[in-house]
Amino acid sequence: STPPAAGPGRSDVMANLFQWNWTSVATECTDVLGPAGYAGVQVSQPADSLKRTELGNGSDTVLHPWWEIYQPVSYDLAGRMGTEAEFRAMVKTCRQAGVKVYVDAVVNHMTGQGAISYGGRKYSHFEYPGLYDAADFHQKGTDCPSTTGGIDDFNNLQQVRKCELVGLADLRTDRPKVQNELAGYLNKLIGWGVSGFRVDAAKHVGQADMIALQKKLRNTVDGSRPYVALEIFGGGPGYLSPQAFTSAGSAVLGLDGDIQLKNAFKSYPVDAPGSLATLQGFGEGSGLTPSEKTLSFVQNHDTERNGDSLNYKDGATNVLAQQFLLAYGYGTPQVYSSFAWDATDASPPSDQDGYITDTDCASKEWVCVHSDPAVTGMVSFHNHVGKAPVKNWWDDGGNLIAFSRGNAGWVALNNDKVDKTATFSTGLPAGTYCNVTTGVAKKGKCSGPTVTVGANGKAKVTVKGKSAVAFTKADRV
Ligand code: LAG
Ligand code: CA
Repeated sequence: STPPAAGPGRSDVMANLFQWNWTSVATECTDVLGPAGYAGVQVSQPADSLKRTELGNGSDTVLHPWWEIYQPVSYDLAGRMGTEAEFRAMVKTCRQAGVKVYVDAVVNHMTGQGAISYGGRKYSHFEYPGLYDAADFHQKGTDCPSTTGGIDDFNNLQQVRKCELVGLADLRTDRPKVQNELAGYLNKLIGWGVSGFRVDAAKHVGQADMIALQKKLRNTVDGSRPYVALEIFGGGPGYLSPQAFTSAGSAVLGLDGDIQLKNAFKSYPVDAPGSLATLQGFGEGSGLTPSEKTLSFVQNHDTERNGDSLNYKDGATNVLAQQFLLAYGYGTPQVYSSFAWDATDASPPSDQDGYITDTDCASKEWVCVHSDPAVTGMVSFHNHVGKAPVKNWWDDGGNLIAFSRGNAGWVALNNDKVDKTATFSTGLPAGTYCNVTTGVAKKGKCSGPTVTVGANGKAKVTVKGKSAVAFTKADRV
């Protein structure tokens, strides 16, 4: 099939619509993601998974926690988010809207609990009929050196690769049969138009098996190699570090970057304001993986719960951080939107059988950061400035910063609660510009406030508390 034409200025911004069902993703591609200039969407683990039938012990109060999907049972497209037909229709619709689809792929393990899947398959630990049996899994004693069979030491190379991650049956990913099953699954998705993957628990697969698996992948329908972003939590020594995996995939997830962003925007353990001035040189200069090798984000489904990152409960501070990431241009930026939660195990909004119901951005049950006009304005900014370097950096030593992207665009971000006024060098030619965080420039008119840049490239700007002002050359009115 012919690849869809890229939208105007579309580059690399991705939305991560965690646990949105397929029909909701499709609608969002057409109505929001395509028109806003998103180039891609990451969708959740789509393969058939554990369906719990009873509560565990003690503190376990949620029958269908979000994490059921991380326990695959087969590679049927029969999970909580919808059917194979709905998935395929979603990929088609998104591609028609100019939005490529990236899939969260679990290749390290199979389910560790339960007996029946959403797709209706019956199984037991190490026996997944028609797919895998005990010979396909690492075993305690012979392969895994820990006494429990689990990963007790996350700094031990053998344990990390060959023991069970939280009790999940650990695939022998070096076995040709296992690699062929995995490649068959991923190639099926690529054949339907999927453009790449976020590989879950890639640290626990290891570099060699990740590379071998990718060699078995076909080209995408656009004729390119699939984009493969590896999930490698930071903190591991040497060979277990994200840096040690940058050549084992297209990119690694920006899991250290989201910690730095949290610390800049909101200091911990106290809820202090941090300081944005610390972000000068954020990226490779602050110890992170190279920009072109990083899928960067303010949070994902793990870090929004484990305290590593900001999350939607941070409100305006969270939105401001998304704006910074899009403005600054480190990594392939991804904007995360999912459901609201109280308990960390909470289920996404679902019917009584656990199938996730349609997303409603207007309800309190969902949090749609990606469609906030303050964010979509910065998607447009990001697409227009391209790879232009950060220039004209300015900060007040605290929580007001500003910079340009070459002479293509300029932004100021204020993480203070009170409004701040200063005179900035924008790097842009004299003129009147539409602030894209509060308005849109159309036919020479701005739907919101404008900023005037003088003949010397300077502009006196008031940046409201917890907000940003931004414009590009294309936003001149
Ligand atoms: C990941 N990346 O490496 C995912 O991003 C992360 O969300 C996954 O954990 C993990 N690796 C496995 O894919 C999530 C939850 C865990 C949950 C697991 C499997 O954070 O809490 O474990 O998914 O569903 C659950 C229970 C455990 C139990 C395990 C196996 O919480 O107590 O041992 O299931 O039955
Ligand atoms: Ca493993």
